[in-house]
Amino acid sequence: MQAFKGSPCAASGATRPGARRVPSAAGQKTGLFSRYIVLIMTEFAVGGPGLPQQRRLVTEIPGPVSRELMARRSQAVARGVSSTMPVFATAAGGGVIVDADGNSLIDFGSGIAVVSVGNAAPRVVARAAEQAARFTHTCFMVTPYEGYVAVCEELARRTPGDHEKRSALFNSGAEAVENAVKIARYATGRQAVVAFDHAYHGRTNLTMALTAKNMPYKQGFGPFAGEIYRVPMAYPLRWPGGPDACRSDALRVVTELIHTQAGEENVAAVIIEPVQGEGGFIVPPPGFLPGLAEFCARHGIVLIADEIQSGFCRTGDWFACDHEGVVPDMVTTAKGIAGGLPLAAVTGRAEIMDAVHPGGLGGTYGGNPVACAAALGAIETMASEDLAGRARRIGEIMLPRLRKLAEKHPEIADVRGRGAMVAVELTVPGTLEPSPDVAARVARACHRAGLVVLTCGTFYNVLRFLPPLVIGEDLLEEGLSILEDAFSTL
Ligand code: PLZ
Repeated sequence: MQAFKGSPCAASGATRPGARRVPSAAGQKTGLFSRYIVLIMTEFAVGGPGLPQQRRLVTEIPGPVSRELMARRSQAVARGVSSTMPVFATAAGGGVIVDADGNSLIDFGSGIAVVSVGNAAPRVVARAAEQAARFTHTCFMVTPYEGYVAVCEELARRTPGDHEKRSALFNSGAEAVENAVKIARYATGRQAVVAFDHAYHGRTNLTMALTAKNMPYKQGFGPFAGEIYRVPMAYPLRWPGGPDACRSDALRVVTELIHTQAGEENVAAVIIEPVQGEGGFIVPPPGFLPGLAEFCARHGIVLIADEIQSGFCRTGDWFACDHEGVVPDMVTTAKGIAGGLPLAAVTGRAEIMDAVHPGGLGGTYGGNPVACAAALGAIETMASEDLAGRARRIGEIMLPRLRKLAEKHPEIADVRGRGAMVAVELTVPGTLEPSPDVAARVARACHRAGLVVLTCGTFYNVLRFLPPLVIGEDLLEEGLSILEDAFSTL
């Protein structure tokens, strides 16, 4: 186990300006206690950016301790919950994850696009620890607290559009999507919801219905929620007729299908990931999202941008919609919002959000105070360290190297992405036939070499790269070299 002292994490916790002190005796105790927490963090912190930023393999992957834990896991954890790598984490920070055997792995996954600010990020840890020492829960629906309001204010400030907005906070991305649909139905008095091919919106009943892919998300879990209409995604590589046809035809095809199969006047919402995540990091051609937004506005349809994976600086702007100036009526966020603590949000036009009667929205834990404190720390980090700029820089480093790799390996049919949301799609050379086996082999080789990479895609044939936005450039380059080696041993 690594131990380090005087971490920036502890330092920022100790000196954070504006740390509130409640003037009562009980409050003073809380202040003392939070200072005590900071002291503990100074002495025992094992993660965060102070971790040595290097890949280091001291055992095979997985090592003996992880193998033992895997055996325990199989006797205690349900089989349906799977893990990409059979290694158990003990610490993480910056661009590395340290496992139970002492291996230090390069992280190109960020826990599925969550720790964009880095794991155990100093401001996240300090704010969450301070809040945890004050109170861990009152339930916002019973006695509210400022952190929740402050997160909603930040969401209003950061999400696309300068119209008046309201937010509601939840615990997971799926819950946010469920609520966005609830609110859109209520506000419009309509029932139909339009979702796209290759979409991923969650694992609850309604969000499974919105999700396109059967295995592993839906198989055997039906019946699903009704009134969902599916339309093709503007997927340049796989559009019949190719990328140029996609650019010119996709919007027409989608809007025609909505007209003929659902009827615009019945549609409460169109939900779309502006860059699709689990479905394969699919970036629609320019003009598609603005055209869709215009269509929705014309017909009184609520456009929901699911920015759960693409949001919070991941694509090189605060939100993926920002690249084309698209202003959705509602945005769902989660993942990157709180540096790893569970928090999600629906942010939307005030008149839509406020349509719902008091008491119509909520949940015991939604907007938990510790998660809100973490979110304020994460958002402050993104703003003050210009993580959107970091994401663009990551893309500038990754995309050219991946394009070069594609020249050498005809299995790579497409290199795509935005900012630090980047992927390669693998096919049988010269065809569109997916090569999931190649993706799995490359991923396994990377894992063995100490690089955490994830796969995705409707056909399991996409390797995706989502490094923490604070990753050092040396580690980023080293990770890319490991990937290149993995391809060369195919
Ligand atoms: N919308 C766009 O990416 C979560 C799923 C991992 P939750 N994606 C990771 C898995 O296999 O379960 C996601 C997303 C988009 C919604 C969600 C759902 O977010 O926080 O996992 O519920």
